[in-house]
Amino acid sequence: MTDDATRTLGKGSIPPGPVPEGVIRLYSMRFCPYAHRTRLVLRAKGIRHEVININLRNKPEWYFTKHPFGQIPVLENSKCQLIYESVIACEYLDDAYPGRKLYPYDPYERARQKMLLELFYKVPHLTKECLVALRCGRDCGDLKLALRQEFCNLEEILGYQNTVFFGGDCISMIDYLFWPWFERLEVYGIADCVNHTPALRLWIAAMKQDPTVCSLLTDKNTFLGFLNLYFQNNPGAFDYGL
Ligand code: GSH
Repeated sequence: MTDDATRTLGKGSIPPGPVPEGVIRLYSMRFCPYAHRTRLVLRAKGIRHEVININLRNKPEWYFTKHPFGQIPVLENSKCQLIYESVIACEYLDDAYPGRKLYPYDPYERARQKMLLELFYKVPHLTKECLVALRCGRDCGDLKLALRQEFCNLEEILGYQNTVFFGGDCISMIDYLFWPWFERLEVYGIADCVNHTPALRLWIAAMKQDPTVCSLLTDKNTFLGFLNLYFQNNPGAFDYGL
């Protein structure tokens, strides 16, 4: 296991060496929701890993050899194989490592989780748009309305299934794939978007009891400090609080 809270590497940094045998490397950034997905899966499965945080406003030149557009998250294993796109990276970890399986074995249940993920696709974009609008002093009423609608759809699914989690009565992959955006509702200033979705609020409460989720919760003041600097285009944002 590792300390995820390390300072970022930026332009001019020395490229990291090969990944040691028995370890997987994650290129990450402490406040990124997509990387958060991957960190949740690494933790939930107890996979030995190291984290290299990337300064996304001042990307190292070498980082483009890891991802064609310089995005995070990226996994790198000791065979120099690179895996990017958060959902693909999470599935890779679940398949490649032993221990608790986060996706169900049952093909239908697995397909169902992937269908739920498709239904979720508007949420990351809408939450980010709300955040940007609020931070820029723009009206975000319509965006919040659209986000509430997405949450109502998720509420209906939980109600129809009559389960605490999206995959059933135990936490599973789909919950970890959704979680990062819900953890951010409060710091983004849009927590009221779940006011009318009680089952979703119960799900949030249940998620906050999960040891993996708890171990990766970000302190709210640190998150707000990051956002303040990020919206000032300050490249120091990514190291806020370290
Ligand atoms: N679809 C990608 C995934 O699921 O991994 C999205 C990843 C993504 O947008 N990451 C952001 C990023 O790398 C950070 S939160 N931004 C830097 C950039 O796009 O240049």
